[in-house]
Amino acid sequence: MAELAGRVLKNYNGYYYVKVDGVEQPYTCKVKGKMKKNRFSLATGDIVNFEVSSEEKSEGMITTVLPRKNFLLRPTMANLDLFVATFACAAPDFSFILADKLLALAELARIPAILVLNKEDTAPAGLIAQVRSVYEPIGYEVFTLSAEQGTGVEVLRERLRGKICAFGGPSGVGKSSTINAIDSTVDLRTGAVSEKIGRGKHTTRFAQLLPFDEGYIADTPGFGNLLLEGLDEQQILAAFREFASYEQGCRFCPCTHTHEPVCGVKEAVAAGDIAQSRYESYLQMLQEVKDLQEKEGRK
Ligand SMILES: Nc1nc2c(ncn2[C@@H]2O[C@H](COP(=O)(O)OP(=O)(O)OP(=O)(O)O)[C@@H](O)[C@H]2O)c(=O)[nH]1
Ligand SMILES: [Mg+2]
Ligand SMILES: [Zn+2]
Repeated sequence: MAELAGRVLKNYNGYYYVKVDGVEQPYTCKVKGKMKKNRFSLATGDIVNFEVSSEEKSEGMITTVLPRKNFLLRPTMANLDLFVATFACAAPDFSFILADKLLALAELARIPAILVLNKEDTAPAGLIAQVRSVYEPIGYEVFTLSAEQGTGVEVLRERLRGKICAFGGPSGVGKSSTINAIDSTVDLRTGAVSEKIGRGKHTTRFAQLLPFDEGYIADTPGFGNLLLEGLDEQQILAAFREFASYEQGCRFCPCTHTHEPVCGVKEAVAAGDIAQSRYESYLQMLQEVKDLQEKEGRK
């Protein structure tokens, strides 16, 4: 039986769709019983070995998952070159805390991330400049566009070329719309945002990688809120990349940059060198992690 290697494009209806380089049609695969006996984890983006059970019907049985370059839990993806944290300028409104949470998860997974602001046609005055002023100085590229009107699409398309990238962000911000605008050969389903509450309706239901110019773009389901389950305070601190260079000013080591006197990070916030919104996100995330741990402890 021929054994091939390929990349998992999606997990849908109990089948893994596995793409082999140079073969147009993805193989629909199940997981071999032997692999099921041992606990296994299989995500969109994984590279797998599989036995071809029918060449005619493009079917196979997955035998092994190869070691991952990286792994992101939310959205669940393996082996990414770039994470595209996507938000809207309005409807739903931009949220600094959600942006910081999403960027933190990519940072902890060691996946380079960029920030995309869609719906620039509806941006409130000053918002784009404000977002840029928070994220660009700490090394996050910010791209703005309108998937609907076609502005900014070309620049983003160039940035994604040849990479394996995944779009992630709240429901309704226009992830699927943006991918449709970037690649005219795809036609992903998009859905209106609820007028009453300004939230998306979870139109995209599963993550899938779409071949794009030697690389792949992944569309993923939007989220409502992002829970920080399984993270500890140390990780939250490590996720704020700009804090490290001010820690030499902290009297205590380690310093949580909360209640401690003489703290380089707090001084940098007061001086405007660390964005107030980032520090507030840090405090909120720290509290969330503590609350979650307490809940766990009580169980
Ligand atoms: N004004 C405006 N509306 C847009 C733009 N891009 C997308 N939309 C609208 O935003 C809504 C949501 O778009 P989707 O692409 O379905 O959003 P999504 O992020 O994929 O949402 P989920 O799949 O639920 O996570 C749709 O009604 C789009 O028409 C834009 O640039 N400007
Ligand atoms: Mg979608
Ligand atoms: Zn400190």
